[in-house]
Amino acid sequence: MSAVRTPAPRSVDDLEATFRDRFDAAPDGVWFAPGRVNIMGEHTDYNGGFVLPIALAEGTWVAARRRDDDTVRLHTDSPDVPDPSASVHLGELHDGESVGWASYAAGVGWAAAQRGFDVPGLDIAVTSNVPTGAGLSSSAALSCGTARAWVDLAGWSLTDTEVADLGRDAENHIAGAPTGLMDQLASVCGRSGHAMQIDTRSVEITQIPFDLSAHGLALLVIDSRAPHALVSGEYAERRRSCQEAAAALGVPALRDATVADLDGLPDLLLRRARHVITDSARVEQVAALLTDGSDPRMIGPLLNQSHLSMRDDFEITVPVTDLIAETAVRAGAYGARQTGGGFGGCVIALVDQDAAETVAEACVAAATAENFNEPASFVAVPSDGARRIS
Ligand code: GAF
Repeated sequence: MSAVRTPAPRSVDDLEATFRDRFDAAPDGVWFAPGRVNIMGEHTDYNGGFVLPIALAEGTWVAARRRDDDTVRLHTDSPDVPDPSASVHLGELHDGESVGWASYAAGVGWAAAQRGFDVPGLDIAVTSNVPTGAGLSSSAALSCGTARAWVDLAGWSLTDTEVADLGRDAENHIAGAPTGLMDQLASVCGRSGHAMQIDTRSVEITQIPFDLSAHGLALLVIDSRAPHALVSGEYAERRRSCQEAAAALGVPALRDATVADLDGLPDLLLRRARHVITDSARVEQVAALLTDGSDPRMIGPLLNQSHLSMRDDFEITVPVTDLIAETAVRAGAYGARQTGGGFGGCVIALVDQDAAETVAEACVAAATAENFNEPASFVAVPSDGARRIS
């Protein structure tokens, strides 16, 4: 069996049938929001820096129906969720009080209410082909798919950035994950065949053509199947260290500092800040290579540098993602790095299309030889952002 397997899309018919089964009525519509992989710029988004994600073809499907009260009833077919059905009254949601997985969806209603909108209840059934906890933004796919549905059904007029912001607020305030805005922007604003260079300070998005197949290349996503969790303390700790480093340097955010400014910082803060500053600079370097007609293979060394920076300076890689990144390069990848929040999850590797299978197989062999979970690989295809599909 091939070591590279595209996750099967979910059936809209099946989702609608599930919805009718659960809620005794047809949904008003079905929406889809993608997960993402980030090509470069990790933990730079909450420091005002640059990021370079693509939206994936994989994501979350949300069937929804407007209600005439303030109740949100939810159902998921995810096997990873202990309690797949939930019911929440919007008026009972409070900042800092999670309601489990439902927070990512119902929290969007809370966020809309904070902005003064009159928020109707919803019945929601969801299904997804983004693995949870793999660093591919399954949570942003859920919050942004729900946000798109809510905005359409309630008739609010919001920009894409404002829709993404609803998703982020759900994650930050109700789910308790102190994320930046990258994942939600990628999920809402993705464009087929493009990577997004996002200046997270101005929230300016530059869509950059990203057609690796035209160069005989592929972006292989290798899921270590070592789960990560953004609500665990490590992500928040990194965020605090960055704030501390910025405060020690007397700048509003690390975006405003250069590596030359870091001398004299305590070692830990120096390394954390150095990662953020250099990874943000690498986004600009990759974006330049992609726009000036260079061979995209030249991105490879920058991917490797980013992985080392995350391993040694930011300390967010884990032994299995280090092993996968090294193995991918040894097996022929031009470069490889862990992607996403870290502490597990996925590695991306830039490979010749006809080497994808060899690289994926080498990663399976290396990981299983060390008694890690068997990695699962697929090829990332830059795709469109959140939208209504029926
Ligand atoms: C997670 C967060 F949700 C993002 O905001 C970003 O900080 C990322 O980790 C690291 O780059 O995906």
